[in-house]
Amino acid sequence: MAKILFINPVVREEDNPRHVPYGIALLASIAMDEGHQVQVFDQNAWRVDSETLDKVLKADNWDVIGLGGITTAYNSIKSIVKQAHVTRPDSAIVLGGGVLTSLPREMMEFLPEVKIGVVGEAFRTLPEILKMVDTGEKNWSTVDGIIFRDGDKNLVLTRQRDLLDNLDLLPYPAWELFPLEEIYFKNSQLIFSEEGMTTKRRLDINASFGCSLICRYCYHLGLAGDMSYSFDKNGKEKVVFDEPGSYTRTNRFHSPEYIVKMAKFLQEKYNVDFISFLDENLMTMDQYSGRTWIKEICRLWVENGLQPTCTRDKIPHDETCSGVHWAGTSHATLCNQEVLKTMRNAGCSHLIYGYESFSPEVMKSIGKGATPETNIRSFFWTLKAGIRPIPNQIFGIPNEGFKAIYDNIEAWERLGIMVKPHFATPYPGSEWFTVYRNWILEQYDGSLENFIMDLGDCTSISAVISHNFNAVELLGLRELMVNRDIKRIKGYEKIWRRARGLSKDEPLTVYDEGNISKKYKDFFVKTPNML
Ligand code: B12
Ligand code: SF4
Repeated sequence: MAKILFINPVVREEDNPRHVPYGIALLASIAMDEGHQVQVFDQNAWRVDSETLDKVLKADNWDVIGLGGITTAYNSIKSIVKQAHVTRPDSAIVLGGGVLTSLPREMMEFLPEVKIGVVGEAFRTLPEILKMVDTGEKNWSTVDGIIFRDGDKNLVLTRQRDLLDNLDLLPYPAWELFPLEEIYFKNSQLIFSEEGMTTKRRLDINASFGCSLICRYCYHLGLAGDMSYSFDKNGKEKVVFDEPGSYTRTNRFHSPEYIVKMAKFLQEKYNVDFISFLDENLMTMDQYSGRTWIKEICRLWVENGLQPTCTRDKIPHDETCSGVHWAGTSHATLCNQEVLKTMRNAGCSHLIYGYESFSPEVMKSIGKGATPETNIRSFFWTLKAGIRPIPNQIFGIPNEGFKAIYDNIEAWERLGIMVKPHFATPYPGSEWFTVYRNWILEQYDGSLENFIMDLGDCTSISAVISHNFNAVELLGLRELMVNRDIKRIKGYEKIWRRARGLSKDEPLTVYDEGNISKKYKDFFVKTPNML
């Protein structure tokens, strides 16, 4: 059987490692079930130097070295791939995950050391690769869902891999291969709620794939029916995601029985006191299920004794509480008071909301299906249910102008919340990336790789896609917004209008229905260094 070493690259270097990489843990489990010899090195958890990594690479004759992760793990992936190729030239390097899926051809070109790229879902693709390695077969074009180099070093994209129909066929992730006691349980805390902050043993579950909405900045990793294959102008097959006017989805979820059984298993085997649901959006999935899914999960959670004693007995949470608290993601328009109450009763402690903006014009443009009113309504409903709402905001959305800034500050005041918005970031795979690709490249002297290497948290600026503000303005305005310094923002608005020749009665955005207004285009042509 094949001998595979999975390496989990470093992600969010500035923070402690907090999440067992769910995809890799699942793939490791599947590979073991198929009889392969599996080892994991969690570089994100251990963060060792290159000499130590070399020892890991030399520890065995790996047939396959498998890596994967999100796009922001690219820097770490690149350095590990280069080192692995030098240290273990005979091992086949296989790369998968969101980083490869969003840009398969480009990634294979940036990383010539990678032998096979796995595009999209790998649950069936990786076992097929391992089987080929095991039997010594080389006809890679028979494996769906990969990209590889043929004898002439041309990249070949094989047929698109179908998504797994029944998620309940998946084994549980191989948590036992990761440093739970040494690293992950020590970093269990999540600062979003009291129960999240006091948890001592947290693990994550991904209960569904997909989301029916079409937020322009979102990327579903090719796991949500969001990916299709088409041809570029040279007749070469390429992978495409959400594009203006063209959206596809396949939503899938585990049965409530499977989810609660897994949660029970985590409680019994690892004594977890908290579970974070990684799902893109629990509430949109509930809506997709016809409003049955969350209710049934909650019912079974209680029936199986997972309900925390503090919610059961309606007393404040403290260290004597037993049971399993949990958290996930919600949606402003799709939540309702009944479901929130049911969730709280089963132990839900916080819900993350992508409120993005409190400006009606901005909300209309982003494809979220929410409005400032539903944002505010959901915030109070969630609080009323006893769950902490965690609002996320984005600043620098293409059509966002001064009016949106004032709308946001006013809403923060009304809600009594402190917010530091993320910067709008066009991650590969998102519609923003597809629409603004050329503009993004201009900002990185034409180098896509440099842009990718610059991507991290959206707490810092990378490519600007605002039609109204440049990077300096975005940084400064955000600072003034956070400090609620309306006077200075209004002062700057006058300067901004003067520079663009806009009278005080003209609209506060120069972006109109997807077109950069002529006035603004001329302005940018004259002042390209503003970017
Ligand atoms: C956990 C998580 C994180 C973790 C890191 C996870 C990790 N270890 O890599 C943390 C909290 C650090 C994180 C951060 C961010 N994240 Co995040 N995160 C997730 C989340 C919630 C779960 C990921 C997951 O486990 N999915 C389930 C598993 C099964 O899927 P998977 O890992 O992709 O694995 C499958 C395939 O991709 C593939 N695969 C994966 N690895 C490998 C390896 C090999 C060898 C092979 C063959 C295949 C393969 O096979 C698997 C099975 O099909 C997803 C949402 C989601 N539900 O997917 C968002 C998501 C991945 N994150 C996202 C974003 C935008 C971010 C942030 C930028 C957010 C922010 N505002 O800061 C930051 C980046 C921070 C930084 N500085 O780098 C986006 C997409 C990012 C992207 N372009 O790749 C997602 C999709 C959320 C969304 N819908 O917008 N994130
Ligand atoms: S609601 Fe969330 S998961 Fe769904 S498309 Fe929007 S950002 Fe993505």
